[in-house]
Amino acid sequence: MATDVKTTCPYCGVGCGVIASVADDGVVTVRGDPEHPANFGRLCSKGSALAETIDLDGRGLFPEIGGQRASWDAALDLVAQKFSKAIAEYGPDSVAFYVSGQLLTEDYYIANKLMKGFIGSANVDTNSRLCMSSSVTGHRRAFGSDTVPGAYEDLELADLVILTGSNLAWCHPVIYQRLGAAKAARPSMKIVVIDPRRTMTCDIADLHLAIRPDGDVALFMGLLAHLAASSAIDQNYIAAHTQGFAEAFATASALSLIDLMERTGLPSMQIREFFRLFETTKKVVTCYSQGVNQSSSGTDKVNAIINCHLATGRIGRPGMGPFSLTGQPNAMGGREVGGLANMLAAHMAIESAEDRDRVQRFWVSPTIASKPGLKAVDMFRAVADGRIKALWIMATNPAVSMPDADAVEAAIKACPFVVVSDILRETDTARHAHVLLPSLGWGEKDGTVTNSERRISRQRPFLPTPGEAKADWWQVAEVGRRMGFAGFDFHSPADIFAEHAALSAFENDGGRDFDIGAYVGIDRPAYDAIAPFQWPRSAGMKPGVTRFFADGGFYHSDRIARFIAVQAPATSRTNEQYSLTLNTGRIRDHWHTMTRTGKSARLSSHIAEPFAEMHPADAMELGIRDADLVELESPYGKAVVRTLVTERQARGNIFVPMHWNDQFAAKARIDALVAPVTDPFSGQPASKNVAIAVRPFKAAFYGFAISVDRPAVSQAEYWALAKAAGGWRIELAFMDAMEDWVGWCRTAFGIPEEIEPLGYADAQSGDLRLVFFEGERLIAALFLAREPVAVARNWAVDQLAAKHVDLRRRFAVVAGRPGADQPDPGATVCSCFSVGVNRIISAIRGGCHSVETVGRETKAGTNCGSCRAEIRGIINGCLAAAAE
Ligand SMILES: Nc1nc2c(c(=O)[nH]1)N[C@H]1C(S)=C(S)[C@@H](COP(=O)(O)OP(=O)(O)OC[C@H]3O[C@@H](n4cnc5c(=O)[nH]c(N)nc54)[C@H](O)[C@@H]3O)O[C@H]1N2
Ligand SMILES: Nc1nc2c(c(=O)[nH]1)N[C@H]1C(S)=C(S)[C@@H](COP(=O)(O)OP(=O)(O)OC[C@H]3O[C@@H](n4cnc5c(=O)[nH]c(N)nc54)[C@H](O)[C@@H]3O)O[C@H]1N2
Ligand code: SF4
Ligand SMILES: [Mo]
Repeated sequence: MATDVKTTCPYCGVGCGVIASVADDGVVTVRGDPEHPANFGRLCSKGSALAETIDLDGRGLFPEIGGQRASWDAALDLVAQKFSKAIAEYGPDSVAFYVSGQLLTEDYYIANKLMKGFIGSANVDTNSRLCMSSSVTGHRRAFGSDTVPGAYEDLELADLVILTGSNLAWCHPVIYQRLGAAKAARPSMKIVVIDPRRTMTCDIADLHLAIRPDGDVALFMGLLAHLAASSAIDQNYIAAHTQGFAEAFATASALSLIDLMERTGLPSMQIREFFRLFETTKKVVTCYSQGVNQSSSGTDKVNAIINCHLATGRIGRPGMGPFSLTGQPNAMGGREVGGLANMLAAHMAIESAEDRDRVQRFWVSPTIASKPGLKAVDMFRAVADGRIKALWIMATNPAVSMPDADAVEAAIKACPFVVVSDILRETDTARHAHVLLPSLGWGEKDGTVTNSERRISRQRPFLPTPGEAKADWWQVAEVGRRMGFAGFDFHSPADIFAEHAALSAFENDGGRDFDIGAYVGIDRPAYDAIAPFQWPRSAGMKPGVTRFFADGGFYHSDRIARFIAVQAPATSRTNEQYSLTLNTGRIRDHWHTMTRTGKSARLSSHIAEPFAEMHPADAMELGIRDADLVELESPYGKAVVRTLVTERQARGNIFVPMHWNDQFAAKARIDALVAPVTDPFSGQPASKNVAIAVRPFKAAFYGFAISVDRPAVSQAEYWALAKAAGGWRIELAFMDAMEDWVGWCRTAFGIPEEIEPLGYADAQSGDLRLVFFEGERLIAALFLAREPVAVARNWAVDQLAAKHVDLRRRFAVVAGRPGADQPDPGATVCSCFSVGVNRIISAIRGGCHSVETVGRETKAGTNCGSCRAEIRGIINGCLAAAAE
């Protein structure tokens, strides 16, 4: 009998319900929870592959001090002592916590409590600074509180859905599926995508506006001016519930259509079409994510959007409203507990003496931070210049994800005392820790998370604790106790949640949006049984769909919303030397710095290498062909990645994923190039508009290799590693020939001396093949050439798991080409069923001309559906090619 546990997916902010089944033999399978209101049973490719990422490979299993195993007592005492000492010598602002939207609410609550209420500094900031802080600031400016007004069902109820700066198909795939299904059922619904790139999300769009980077403020200013002159304006709502309309309108209407075209890079027809759609459609939802937030004008973008919804009164009603899509599973929970350096717990304001006093009385704490602390970029500057003496990093990997990442890594390395709590022993950040604390991961940890629509769900454990790993909340509470503070005597996350709920309701007469007073005094059994619910849920309130602001009731002291008179910013950062714009973001099947998705062969096979997407005309000008290696450079750093030439990319814009790091590639931490430029109001880095130069990276030799064991690649100027079924695959490039390639293979792949390679070397062409068999098993192979090598990669990877009994099959591996009896599947499109592009093409050639028929023939796209847009693209490409 398998045991089923209901929990929540630990990846994106959609917050899908997952049922984890543990069979008697311990094998775990996951499926979507049909009863969870976020996903109703659906999962995307990442959620579907969760069971492949929970092995203990690479996990930290016991505390370490200076790289040596230590007891919890020794490690925690040392942390408490070092923090106390720094505070005693240099004051409370000499220490800092850098935490994460991947902590559970209970972990987050304790970290914030310790820093703000007991240490007495507000130097607790989070990776949400890089993610949601422009939305937080925009919400607070407009609404007086950090409130997301709507619910997911609004996207289904709307007649117009605008997706700006959001690659929903890849980053919030289950919402994308819900939206796609709603549009299929009601084709009159219109979808507009605003993104410099033609992303997979455009697959369901009626209109794609390929906006110039950071053209959004101007576009929404233009929209406000247009609406004000139309019948869509809601004078009653404006008069009753807002102030500042006249000023916002005055600045907005100063932009002419020519200005708009110039700043947005859009043709007037498209601008007019977009304005007309918004004007004439009452039920409109504007969703936005990092193309809006991660900008030096991020907060203004948010307010420019909100202005349009306030002006039309289209907010907080079914099918209407601005909608910030949160990234991380608990970005929202972090905001609820005040995890940002400029917030206080339970949506209270650090600037307010009354709120500070209230929180301090509730906590019975010796002190309370009296001013905002350092925001992430400034925090690491303070680490670099020695102001921070002790730093605790929890559930985030800043050496990869912070802008100016090389400088951040150097700062961490130079900091006198660094504690890292992570689930892995070795990350680009953890390698510099003085004290490494092993944390419980997904499936082990226990608590709550809040998704983008304010829905609180439980993450429940279903796996045994690995080694001596401990929950993050426990680690912080123990350090708090050891620093001599009362108020950290918690026995379970239920105790913490009860306190968090009590604070939300404490002296809350409706003046604060965040109120979950219905859970005050909750006990362990009731906590364990919590069904997903949306806040607010004050004492006595029944669960149900909640929305804010349809009838005003904003959270400024006068209960009135504010229009913000935003100004259109300069958009380009390029100059003669750095003439291209770097845009960074995500791909479908990887999560952030790959510490978890990098473990899954299926997820790694969708895109196995870091890349730079560029427009064909830019590639031609630079003398770069598709699949060449390129070096990218900014004044801050360099990276080397593969080129993907595509017309989906706008001219002058280079897109590179944020995921690759030093564990998976030689030089692909893209944040090393990202300038530490931030939004002046939110402090959020501008990770999508960076001036760079691009040049070909010419190597003497290019290689592809496969190996059963994880290779230890050194002496290669370029390498990129990906997990494959039965082993690993590696792309390689070398500036010089090795004297002894066999020796290189032995070191890289750990091949014993007694195993001799099969293969050949052609001195004239430079081609080299070395294949190592141990009995019938292929254990490693290297394919090398003077040009990027033509090897059927996915077929080669499949050979790791195959038996190689006869010599003919062994020589097929040497040739790097499948025999006629073994078709090459090609690059993976559908990761759920491992269906490659070649199989899909052959199905199309066989007469399957729709996603459905391809699905019936190959199974591709029939599980999570994340690849359906790509399948449609392949069908269109094949049919177009056939028509030519
Ligand atoms: N597969 C996957 N899903 C994820 C994550 C992941 O790592 N992998 N991470 C999660 C997290 S934490 C987050 S924050 C979300 C992020 O989700 P998204 O914000 O949807 O993802 P990004 O790829 O960062 O950026 C979105 C789009 O903004 C566009 N963009 C760039 N500049 C501009 C601009 O000036 N204006 C406009 N309008 N658009 C612009 C980019 O081209 C990009 O397509 O995803 C979450 N989901
Ligand atoms: N250039 C560029 N940079 C970006 C972005 C971008 O679009 N472009 N996006 C930004 C955004 S939106 C985000 S959210 C950040 C994300 O960036 P990070 O937060 O740095 O990325 P993750 O890989 O999610 O890091 C999470 C870490 O926590 C560990 N971990 C996982 N579970 C647990 C747990 O339960 N407890 C503990 N203690 N550790 C755990 C993981 O192993 C991993 O090391 O990146 C930001 N950086
Ligand atoms: S959309 Fe995918 S990654 Fe996001 S919560 Fe759902 S299953 Fe997880
Ligand atoms: Mo994020």
